Amino acid sequence: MADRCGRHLDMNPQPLMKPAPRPTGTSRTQALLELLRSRRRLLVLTHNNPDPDSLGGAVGLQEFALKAAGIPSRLAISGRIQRAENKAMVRELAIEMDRLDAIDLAQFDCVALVDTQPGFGHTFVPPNLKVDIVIDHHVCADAVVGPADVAYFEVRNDIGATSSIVAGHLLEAGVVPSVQAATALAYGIRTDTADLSRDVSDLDQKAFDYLSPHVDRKRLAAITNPKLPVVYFKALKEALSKVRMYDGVTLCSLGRTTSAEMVAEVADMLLRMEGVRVVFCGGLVGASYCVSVRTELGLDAWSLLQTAFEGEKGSCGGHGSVAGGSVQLEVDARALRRLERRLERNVLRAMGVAGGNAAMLGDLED
Ligand SMILES: [Mn+2]
Repeated sequence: MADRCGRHLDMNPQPLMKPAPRPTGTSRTQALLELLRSRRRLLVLTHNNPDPDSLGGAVGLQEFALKAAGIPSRLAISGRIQRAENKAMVRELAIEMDRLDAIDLAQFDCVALVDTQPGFGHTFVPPNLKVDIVIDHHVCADAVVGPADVAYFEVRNDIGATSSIVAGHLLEAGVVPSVQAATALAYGIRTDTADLSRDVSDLDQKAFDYLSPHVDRKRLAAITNPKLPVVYFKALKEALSKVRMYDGVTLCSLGRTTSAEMVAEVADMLLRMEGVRVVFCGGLVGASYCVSVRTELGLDAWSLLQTAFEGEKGSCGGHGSVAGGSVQLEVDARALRRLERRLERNVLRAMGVAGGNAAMLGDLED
């Protein structure tokens, strides 16, 4: 299981690895290309329950491997795709993937991890499987490999989406993206950067502009606004009744909920409320208490989450104003309430907000 989090308490953490002399986009693409050309078959892995940026990055890397390096690949996952938008993305773009436990690992001589890194709590890498490529933009104290450990290591915390990094390689290599890859990559960039409004770098913008002419807008619209199951609205109703607000800091613990995606979605939604600077949202899924943190620009979500997880058996990662993590919990109601109280206290202290009585949604004036 993952290590405990919470070793760096400053609000502006340093990157965990000292960057080597800065490679240019071209030399990075060249290095990735040379590595792939020396292999025969690529396996692409990502989070257990992939989100749009990880799916976009994975599909984009598969396209890069095939069109630029001439090698075939498969994408494999170990969890489930749960959020309605993500399911629609897989369906609309016909993204093919295998169950990780159903494939023969010996068929692959190259393994890539996209939008995550070995050691992260939400990522399963089979023991003894050698990872050759890591492409990601998260910071996480649980990272167990660095540039010296894998053949191609590209972790760039200043980029808003992994999909942008991958699209940058397609661009550098002169690959014209397929509609499928362009739409997946563009949707990945849109979700991780909140439509290019948060944590956006020049590369995110450049990648998005490059992909745009190749995006299937009809399919993109179908992905963005899928029909939602009734259970979604029930969970939402429950969540809204549990919102606790302190002077711009909003907390919401959903109790037992449907999925980590639901927690993330409620967090995204609550950040849109006027006057809210920080959202800290949690929910119990199986034996994991999943947390999503969203902050307005200029606040570091990951540092806040690390501080909140101080002393917990948890794992967390993030980039800019977005972070997520989980704490393993003995499932009983008292343990859950105690954890909720500890996290709330830590968050309020980190934000310099006095505790006392939280305002509930019903208490507020319009
Ligand atoms: Mn991402």
